[in-house]
Amino acid sequence: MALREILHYPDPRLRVVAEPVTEVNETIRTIIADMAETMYAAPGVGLAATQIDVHKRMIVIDISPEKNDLHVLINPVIIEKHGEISMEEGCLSVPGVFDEVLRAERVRVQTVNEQGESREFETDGLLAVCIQHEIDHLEGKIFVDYLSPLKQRRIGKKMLKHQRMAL
Ligand code: K1U
Ligand code: ZN
Repeated sequence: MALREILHYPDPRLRVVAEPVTEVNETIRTIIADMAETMYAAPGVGLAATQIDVHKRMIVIDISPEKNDLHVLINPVIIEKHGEISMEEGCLSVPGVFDEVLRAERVRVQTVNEQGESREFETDGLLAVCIQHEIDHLEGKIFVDYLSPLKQRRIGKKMLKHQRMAL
């Protein structure tokens, strides 16, 4: 397993639309293991392959306080959405920025697991929000896109300042 570098907003590679995974093999399982290690180390509760510059439709999520309930979603698709929930979101690609985003409260998801098996499940609350946030990454969308143009400009400036300080 290996820690991967997480891309930071406004890196244009975060805007690439990910391709479907055609075969779940050892290469895919190695990338997923690296994603989980990178998410836990960050620390975060989710990570999309896009964030480590791998443009395949894969996400990992673990919202458990004990960090022992890893969800691996390959080619995830939301097939039903119900209700609305506004939650404060963060993003490992936009460090230090947190803001409210309105999303579906409950989702039904069709996905493939690490063994290559198709699965379908329904979930709500934080897990539903995380799934929507991570699937957005696979579409090249970042949570700041939901914020006002003024907030987006402020965040852009803040991120560029951080980048300059890191050089
Ligand atoms: O996609 C990402 O960048 C991961 C992101 C997921 C997420 C968090 C909150 C709402 C929606 C999606 C994060 O993990 S941000 C960091 C975070 O939430 C966290 C960090 C440490 C402990 C607990 C939470
Ligand atoms: Zn994110």
